[in-house]
Order: sequence, then C-alpha cells, then structure tokens
Amino acid sequence: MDGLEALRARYLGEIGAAADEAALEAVRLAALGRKGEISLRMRKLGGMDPEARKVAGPALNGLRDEVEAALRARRAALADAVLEARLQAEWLDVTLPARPRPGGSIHPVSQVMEELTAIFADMGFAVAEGPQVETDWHNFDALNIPPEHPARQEHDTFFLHRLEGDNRPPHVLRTHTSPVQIRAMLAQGAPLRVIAPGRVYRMDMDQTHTPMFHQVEGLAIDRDISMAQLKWVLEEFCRAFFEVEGVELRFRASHFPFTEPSAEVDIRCSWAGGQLKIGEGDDWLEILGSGMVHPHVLRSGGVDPAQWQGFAFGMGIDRIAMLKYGIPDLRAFFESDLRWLRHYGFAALEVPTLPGGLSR
Ligand code: 2U9
Repeated sequence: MDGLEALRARYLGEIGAAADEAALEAVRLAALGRKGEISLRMRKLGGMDPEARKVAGPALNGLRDEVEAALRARRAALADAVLEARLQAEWLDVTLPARPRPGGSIHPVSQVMEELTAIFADMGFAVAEGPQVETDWHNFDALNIPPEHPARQEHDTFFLHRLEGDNRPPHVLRTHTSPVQIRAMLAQGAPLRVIAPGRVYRMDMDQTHTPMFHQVEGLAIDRDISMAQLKWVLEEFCRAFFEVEGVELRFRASHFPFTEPSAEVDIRCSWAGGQLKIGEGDDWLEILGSGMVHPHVLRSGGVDPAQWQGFAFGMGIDRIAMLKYGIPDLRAFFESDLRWLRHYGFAALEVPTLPGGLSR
C-alpha cells in the first residue's frame, strides 16, 4: 500500500509534538477514529485482491499498533509532566517554623478556674453557678448573717439602688459565692457535692484588694460527713493544684457565721531567697477558710441537720493564682495590659486535665 511510510512519519511526529491531552486526542481521532485515516484504509482491505491484501494487511496492522503504542507512551509522558508541574507548584518546606501563636492567651484566673474544676471534678464535685446580683437573704440571712451581724459591715457590700415603691427584696452584688450553694441546696437537696467558682464584689481597693475578685467555694453534704473528710479533700486539692507531693496543711481554729466549728488553713512553705516554695521550709501561708456547715445554714437550704452534715470551704482564686504562678501584683489582673497578659497568659486550646497535666 502506498504512502504508509509517510503516514507513519506524520502521525508519530504529530504524537510527539502533542502538547496536551486534547491535542493528543485530536491526533488519535485523525488516525484511528471511526473516520480516521488508518481506519479508512483498513476498511478498504476487504475490496482488495487477495495478493495485495496479504501485503497491505500486516503493514496496516503494524502501523496501527505502532501508532497506538506511541499514543500510550505520549499520554503517560504528558500525565507525568502534569504531576511534575503540580509537585513543583505545591512544594512545601516542612522544615520551616510553624505559624506564630495566635495573639490571644488564657488569663491566669481562667486557667486556675479550669485547673481547680478538673481537680474537684475528679473528687466528685459538680460546678454550680448563680446570679451575681443576689437578694440580701441569699447573700446574708441564709448564711446565718442576720441584719445586725457585724459581718454585714465587714463585707463592704455594694447595694443596688431601689426606686421608691419598688417592693422587691433588697439586692446586693454578691460578696461571696456562698449564695450559689444555698441555691444548689434548695434546688437539689442532699446529698450534694458542688464547687462554686465565680466573681464576687466588695467595696475595697488597695494593694491587696480589688472591688471585684474571684472565689471558689466548696460544699459537701452527706450522712456522717466530718472534718476528717474535709481535711483529706483539701490536702488532695493542694497536692494536685500546687503539683507537690509533700504538702502539709495546718488547721487553726477560727470563726465564720456559716460554719461551726471553723478553721483557717495554712500551707507549709519557704520564702528562702525571696522565692515561695510550697511544701518545704518553716513558714506557713494562709490559703483558705473552712468548717462544718452551721445547722442554721443547712436549714436555710431546706436540708435537715438531724439527718445530714456538711463541710464547706472557700478560697480566693486570684490569690492562689498569684502564689502558684509567682504573680506579684493583684491589681494587674484586671488592668487588661496586653504585655502583662502575654507574659502571664496561657496557651489557648491546652485545657488542664489531671491525666494530661494541669499547667504546662
Ligand atoms: C454554704 C455553707 C458554708 C464557705 C466558706 C470560708 C470558710 C472562707 C474566705 C476565703 C478567702 C473568703 O476569698 S476569701 O476572702 N472564705 O474562709 N468560706 S467556709 O462556707 C459555706 C458556703 C456556703 C451554704
């Protein structure tokens, strides 16, 4: 058959020159498509005389096979080139440093709240919350602080202004989180195990006081609850929170209207070299107050003191944050100074847990 050599040279040339998949497909259709040049010639084989067909048939089959092989090879080469171009374009230097930390950080008060929530949750305490604007009954009377009690003055209370004719009970900004536990007792009854972390307000401002600060209080009510269990819970808490095995606590008799007996609790520490170390040395640092819940207070919460006993404790969150993280000035906590926040803040997304670590 004439011109096969020229056909071969042309198609192999066009295949080699096809720049992309579409160009290659156009060449395939021109040669091997239904109306392609090679296909048409193959169709004509049937009309040839047998002698001529014997020569032309194998030659055309050979040409078709060769063109098909060239198409396959070129298609593979084009696909390789596309992949190579992508690899070049999407190249990534995995040795580059990671992106900078996001600007925000967790405030030490939030961090410490998460830490103590994790510790007390492990001992079976749920978190209770309540309003920051309270009735004076929930804030004082229910806690065995009657109107004439000197503690009402000591609390430096913020009273909410009342318009004439307003018959609602007097409201205050809560001076402690204790009313949260009164509400928890009334709502849930006994037995009960809750902590109440949150903001409290007292009209006081100097180097160690701010008009708003944070407290956490705890309350456990059950049958046969005693000071021994209070002591164990507080020791466990201090060991976990300050991350020292050998914590030692000292209970000093004290007085609060809402607990009887009451104890202030000191932790053994050392100030050697001006640096605080918990769990060693010969100094004692007051960290919390505690006691057995007063029967009047149980009754205010609708709990029968003949059936149930309870222990309670309270501490300042800002204060224990300062002790744990070596923060010298309380007032800086609430100034929103970005340099301070960057220095004392904690990485976001690293939630404190007992197994995962409280503070890193
Ligand atoms: C209920 C019954 C009892 C909570 C308690 C203290 C002792 C205490 C202070 C520590 C430092 C407040 O932040 S602080 O100034 N708190 O000493 N708090 S017992 O007793 C309760 C609470 C609620 C129903």
